[in-house]
Amino acid sequence: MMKKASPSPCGAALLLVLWAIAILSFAVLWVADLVNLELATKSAEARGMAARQIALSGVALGLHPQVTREDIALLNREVRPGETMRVRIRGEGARFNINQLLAQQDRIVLKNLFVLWGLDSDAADVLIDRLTDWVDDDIGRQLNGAEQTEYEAAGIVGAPANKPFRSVDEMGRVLGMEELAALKPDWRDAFTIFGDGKIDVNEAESDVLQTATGLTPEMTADIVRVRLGPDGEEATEDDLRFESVDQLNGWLTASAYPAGQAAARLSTESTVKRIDSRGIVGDCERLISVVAESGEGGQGSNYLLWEEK
Ligand SMILES: [Ca+2]
Ligand SMILES: [Ca+2]
Repeated sequence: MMKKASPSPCGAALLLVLWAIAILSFAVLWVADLVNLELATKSAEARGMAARQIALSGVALGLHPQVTREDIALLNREVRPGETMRVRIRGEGARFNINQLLAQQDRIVLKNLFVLWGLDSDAADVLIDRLTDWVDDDIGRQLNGAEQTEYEAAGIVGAPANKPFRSVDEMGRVLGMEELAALKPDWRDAFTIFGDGKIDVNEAESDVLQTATGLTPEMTADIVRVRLGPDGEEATEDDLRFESVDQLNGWLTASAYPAGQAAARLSTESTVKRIDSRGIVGDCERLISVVAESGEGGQGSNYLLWEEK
């Protein structure tokens, strides 16, 4: 009688060993992946920390009283291979102080700026009324403004603040600002809540300069061209600085504003400066923005704003 073949114990053991090896291999690969991921995360963290350190050094450099925006080689350089510092020093007078504009009811400047950015004239008037209502007490209600009733109707509680803006971001909470933001996403760059409220003709971008002076875009471009010097680049040795607002008189006689009004808004230096310091390590970038004013007698700096991104 033939005996029925039974599975060989050796074959079964071999199969088991092969399975064990396969499972083990998968496990090893899985652990290796996990370790790689952790290493990658850690080195991204380390890169971020190194980038922040570089940005911090840049802030210290930018605040140093003897360092100026023309020190390009010092402020923009490779610290170590693959590690870069980029520091930009600007006078805060490049921006409109929104609280001062509203307190002085300098509507013409705000209106021209909003219209220049693409808002129609009526919408600009409404937005200025709403900005005014945000900062004033509720007694002097604006014609097209928005006080608590209008904000509540829009489902917004706790608005308006009825006091001066505490940040430029807060302006974004005013009803209608979203319409302006759609036309001019970087509207924040034209505003500040710091400084003496004068526009620094050595610092302002052309849209701010144009609306502060009431000059044509061509004339404003002329002023910027003179400022940049023959190389046409900002913050280089050939830059020309206006030492007095009188040096702009030739242009200002053509201002669309009443005589003297434009000059009264201008200055040739900023009491407050803004430092944007970037540390870049590989694909990691950290930006620290600081607004500071010099302490008494040039001693130290008073920080007005410290933002990190
Ligand atoms: Ca109000
Ligand atoms: Ca230049």
